[in-house]
Amino acid sequence: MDFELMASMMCANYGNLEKEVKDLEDGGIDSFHIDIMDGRFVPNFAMSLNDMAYITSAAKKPVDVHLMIEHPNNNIHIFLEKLRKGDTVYIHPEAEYHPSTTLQKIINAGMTPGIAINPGTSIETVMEMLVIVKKVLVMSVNPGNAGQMYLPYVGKKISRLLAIKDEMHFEIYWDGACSADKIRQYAPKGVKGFVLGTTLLFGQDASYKETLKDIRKLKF
Ligand code: S6P
Ligand code: MG
Repeated sequence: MDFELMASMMCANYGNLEKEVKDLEDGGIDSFHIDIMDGRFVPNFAMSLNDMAYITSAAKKPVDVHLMIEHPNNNIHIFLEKLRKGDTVYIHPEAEYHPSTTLQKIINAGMTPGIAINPGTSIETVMEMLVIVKKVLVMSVNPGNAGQMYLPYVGKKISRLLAIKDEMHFEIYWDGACSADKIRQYAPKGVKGFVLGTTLLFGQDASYKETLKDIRKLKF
């Protein structure tokens, strides 16, 4: 089955980021998920501009940048300048006055535009943006931290997005508390990719290569 696996880099070992990037690429990761936070839109500071720039320069695989910052339109050019064509940038519509203007900047810079949707945000409020974006990152935990519990009410929203994704031309990505069970359940339904953090990839006894191989071998 064809699905993508992304490494949530806020969970990586910052003592040796270069080795982390290399081991994940050797292990077969598809892209690097970069969680940028400002301590305002979410109550945490995870990664920042320089972390993103370093990983982008060290990685051969694409990066997908998850901006959890207020009003990204004010300074998104600083991020876009350090990315490569084809990398993905997700903004939160909840954090912006005119999210479609910000998405247009991402498109104009040659990056793939995406929106991230909080657990408490309904599809109705982002319907127009679903036409613009190529990717929708569904948050299955509240944004801000790794290692949280899956919020079961998000399942219904994913089912509704799955029903409209083909006619509106976007793909669905899962972010938060992603377990093997969730991949087994949602990959066959059409969820295109999964962000892997502490639940499945980091801090495990197995190497990244072994873990990623086991996930690819899941029986559906
Ligand atoms: C949360 C962030 C996520 C986490 C990821 C961690 O604000 O957007 O990308 O890093 O969910 O995974 P886990 O398995 O620890 O929940
Ligand atoms: Mg994220």
